[in-house]
Amino acid sequence: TDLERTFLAIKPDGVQRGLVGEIIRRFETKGFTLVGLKFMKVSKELAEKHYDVHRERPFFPGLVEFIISSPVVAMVWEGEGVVAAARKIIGATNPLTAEPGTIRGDFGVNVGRNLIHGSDAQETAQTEIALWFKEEELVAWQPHSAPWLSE
Ligand code: YYY
Ligand code: MG
Repeated sequence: TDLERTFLAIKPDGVQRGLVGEIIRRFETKGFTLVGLKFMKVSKELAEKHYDVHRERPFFPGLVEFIISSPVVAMVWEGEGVVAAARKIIGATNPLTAEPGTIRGDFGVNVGRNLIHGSDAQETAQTEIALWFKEEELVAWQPHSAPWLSE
C-alpha cells in the first residue's frame, strides 16, 4: 500500500469551542494513522510562513492574527490517499456552503472561523510537515488494525 502523510491543524476556534476530540475522532475512525501531534501557541513567524501563499490577500493580516490568538492542535496523519481524503472530510473553505457531514459544514458558519487546516496537495503536505514538525517528533508505527483496514 502507498502511504501518504498530510498536515492538519485544529485552529483556535476548534480548540476554544471544545471540538478537538470530535475533530480527531473523524480521522481516527476513518482509518488514518496519527504520526505526530502537539498542542501549541503559534508564533507570528510560523503563521506567516504557513500562510505565505496568501501574503498579498486582503484577509492575510486577520488570518495570521487569528491563528496566533489562541492555541492550536498541530497534527500529521498517515494513510492511503490521506491528503485528498482529509480535504473531503474537512469540507469547503467557507463553512456556510460546505456540505453537511464535513467538519466545516457541520460546525461552522464563517470563512474566517473554519475550524481546521488541511494540506491541499502531497507536495504542500511535505512542506507543511517540515515547517511544523521536527523529524524526531514524528512517530512511525503500525496500528494493529492495519490488516483489517486494507487488504
Ligand atoms: O485551504 P483552505 O483552508 O480551505 O482555504 P485557503 O483558500 O487556502 O485559505 C486559507 C485560509 O484563509 C482559509 O482556511 C480561511 C482564510 N480565508 C479567509 O479568511 N477569507 C477568504 N476569503 C479566504 C480564505
Ligand atoms: Mg489552503
